[in-house]
Amino acid sequence: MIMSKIDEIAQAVEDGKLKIIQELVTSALNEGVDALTILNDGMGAAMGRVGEKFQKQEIFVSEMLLAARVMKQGVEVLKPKLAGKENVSRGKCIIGTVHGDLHDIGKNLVALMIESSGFEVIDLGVDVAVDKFISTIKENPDVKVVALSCLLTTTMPAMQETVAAIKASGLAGFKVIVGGAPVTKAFSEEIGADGYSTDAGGAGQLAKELAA
Ligand code: B1M
Repeated sequence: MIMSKIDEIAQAVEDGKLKIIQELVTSALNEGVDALTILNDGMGAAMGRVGEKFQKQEIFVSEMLLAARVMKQGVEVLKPKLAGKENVSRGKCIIGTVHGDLHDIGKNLVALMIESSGFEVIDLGVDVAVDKFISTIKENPDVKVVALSCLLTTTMPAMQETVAAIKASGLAGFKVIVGGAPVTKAFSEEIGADGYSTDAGGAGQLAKELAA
């Protein structure tokens, strides 16, 4: 059976083929395959299957980590195609994955899309303590958007705690947006976030709308 480029890319992510992923992605782009298709139907779909295999205990955390490294390498090649830079200055966005949570591929894509919407992004990384968000907001009083990501149901309370602490701090002049696989619109409303998006492209759009 002849594999399509997308299948090859997905297979490379699933199999942890770090050395060949950038070549495969470059070759797919050269053949005219759309960057978003490579991201979502290729690498993103593969990550979904990796997660399922982990859940069924068919693979270990180490293999899940390797797949993540492969996807990150692939995303590096896609970045210039995914993000055209809007030639405007919309202010600052502080972004991070909430405390207890180490997942950052989705958060990094959200940061990329928000940056390409015209924001200066301050990326605090993963496992970000509530105090770190608060102190960074204080250091950047001109911040327009604070973006929180979480990937685990067990870190949803950390997201709730972070939003509550930001709101209780009395700091103002910005909007708080949330997202990540287990996060729903209903949850975002329940915890008092100002906005929610299911994906990175939507988050870029949302940040623009809220900061306008
Ligand atoms: Co983890 N992991 N993981 N993992 N991992 C999941 C999330 C899981 C669903 C796998 C599974 O069991 N099916 C499961 C969570 C179950 C649950 O809570 N319901 C899980 C688990 C259990 C764990 C550990 C607990 C495993 C263990 O140690 N026993 C552990 C936790 C560590 C911790 O965080 N404390 C763990 C660890 C890891 C690795 C470190 C090995 C690695 C992460 C490496 C890294 O990120 N640098 C990893 C990976 C790779 C995954 C899966 C396979 C892939 C995640 C990913 O990158 N997806 C994942 C399974 C899955 O997602 N199906 C899984 C691709 C990415 C593009 O999508 O991050 O969803 P995503 O981002 C999307 C949207 O969610 C959204 O936009 C993005 C793209 O458009 N989005 C936002 C994200 N943030 C947003 C913010 C926004 C808006 C949209 O606004 C601000």
